Amino acid sequence: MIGRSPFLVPTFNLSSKFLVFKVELMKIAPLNNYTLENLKASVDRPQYALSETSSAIVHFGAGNFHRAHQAVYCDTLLNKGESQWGITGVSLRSSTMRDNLTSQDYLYTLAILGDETRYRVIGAIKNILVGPEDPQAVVEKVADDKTQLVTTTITEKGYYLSDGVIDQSHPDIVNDINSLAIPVTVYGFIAAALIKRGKDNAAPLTVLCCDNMHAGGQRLKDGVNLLLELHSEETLSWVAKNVAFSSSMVDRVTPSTDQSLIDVVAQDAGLLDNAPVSAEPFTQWIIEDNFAGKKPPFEQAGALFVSDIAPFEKVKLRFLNAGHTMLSALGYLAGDRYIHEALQRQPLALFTEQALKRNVMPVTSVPESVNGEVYIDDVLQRFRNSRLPYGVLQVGTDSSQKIQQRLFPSVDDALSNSKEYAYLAFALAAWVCFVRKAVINEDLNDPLSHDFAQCIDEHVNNDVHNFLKLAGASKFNFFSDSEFMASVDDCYTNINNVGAEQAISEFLTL
Ligand code: CS2
Repeated sequence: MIGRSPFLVPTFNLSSKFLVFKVELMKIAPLNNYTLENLKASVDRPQYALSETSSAIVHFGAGNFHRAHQAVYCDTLLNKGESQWGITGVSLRSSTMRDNLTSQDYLYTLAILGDETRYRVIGAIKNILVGPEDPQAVVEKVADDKTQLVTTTITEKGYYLSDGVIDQSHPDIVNDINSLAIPVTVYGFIAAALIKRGKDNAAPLTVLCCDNMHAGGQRLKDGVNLLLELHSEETLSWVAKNVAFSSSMVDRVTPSTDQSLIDVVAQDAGLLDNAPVSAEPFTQWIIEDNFAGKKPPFEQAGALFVSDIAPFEKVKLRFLNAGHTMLSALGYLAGDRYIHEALQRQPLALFTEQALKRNVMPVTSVPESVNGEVYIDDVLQRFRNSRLPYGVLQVGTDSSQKIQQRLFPSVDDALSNSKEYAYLAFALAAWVCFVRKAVINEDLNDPLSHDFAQCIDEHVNNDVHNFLKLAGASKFNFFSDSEFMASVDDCYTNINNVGAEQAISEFLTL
């Protein structure tokens, strides 16, 4: 079959002083069902017949994180013969992932980059539907009696929260409030499908949040119920009996894919993959044991089911994600591109570690099985992985939504309990400086970018108040605590006067 067998053609660049071996990527055969057997022997691959698996899971948000995390757990189950736990992905906006993956039969390569490099081709995704192209296909797939589990990685902004509640004035939410004929939001798609499932009295279903969200399952439930109350009150009682809304804590650092990853994977794996994904070796998935439909045996793939998910969510958001957010702001201000580079600066590394250990840890209860100090040390060690460059601007994306979960609750707890908040005041000031600089440099990728740009003031000091308010701070106590806000202002002034790194050094010696 033409183009179905891999062939590498070495060429020699004679213009250079040395003969440079250059692999012509264009001549490497593409990855797909037929070429799979031609992968290099060192690459792990599906141990099951792709045609014999089905998808009892519908996943909203089939992006890189999902492909490096949940899809890998599913792939492991498929390897163990659990053939129904393949995935139908749903993209709520762009068709890019579907377009990249269709020609390769939804196969893709996971590059695990740690002390050593491992490659694994994942076959768990069976199909990707694009919501705006064919909304009914999405509704039907979720409504399908064979669908047992709906999962989400739609990022914070996919929940449309404003000051912690669903923003009913957002045009997407307004669309779904007006009619579910062509849903736009995750809530709309699930609600429309549940109406159908209820009418058909179909099998019970679990809706599981896999985002970095506190109580994500409850938020999904709130959004879906809001729409059901308006469009189909009679479905509510069926849902109460037959649908579980559950939360989970997900963890694996997964950068966005660039051309250099595509090139290196093609060379090392021997097949051209247009959409590989890289990740660190570490992976963790802790799932609230609250299922209505059939429960996939994810424990066989290394996940953990627990009855109380909240403490696990807290630890992840307040230590790992908060640490990321601090380093992203400080690293950006110091001129770094990647998180591991920010950590190479001694003051930044020390600041982040101390902020988490001195201000966050004392007000954050951790599950019995977790040692807070060890957890923080391990997280910072993972962030130091220079084999896996993770962009400060990737973490800075949507930071107005992230900071509400990652930092604000710890600040309130510190104010009311330990009274140790100096690091957190500095961290908020650094975030404000980050937003200002990124807006000015046109680097900010945030749903509120426009609003931040609008309220940038000649009076630099007004930014603290204005930016924090835009990010939802007014619903937290610290925002009206004049002593705390004065210390944020002081830190902000100093960062502006002497630069982030110097300001930290001064802060640390106080
Ligand atoms: C990061 C997370 O980009 C970000 O905001 O903090 O995506 C982080 O890498 C993951 O939560 C790790 O599990």
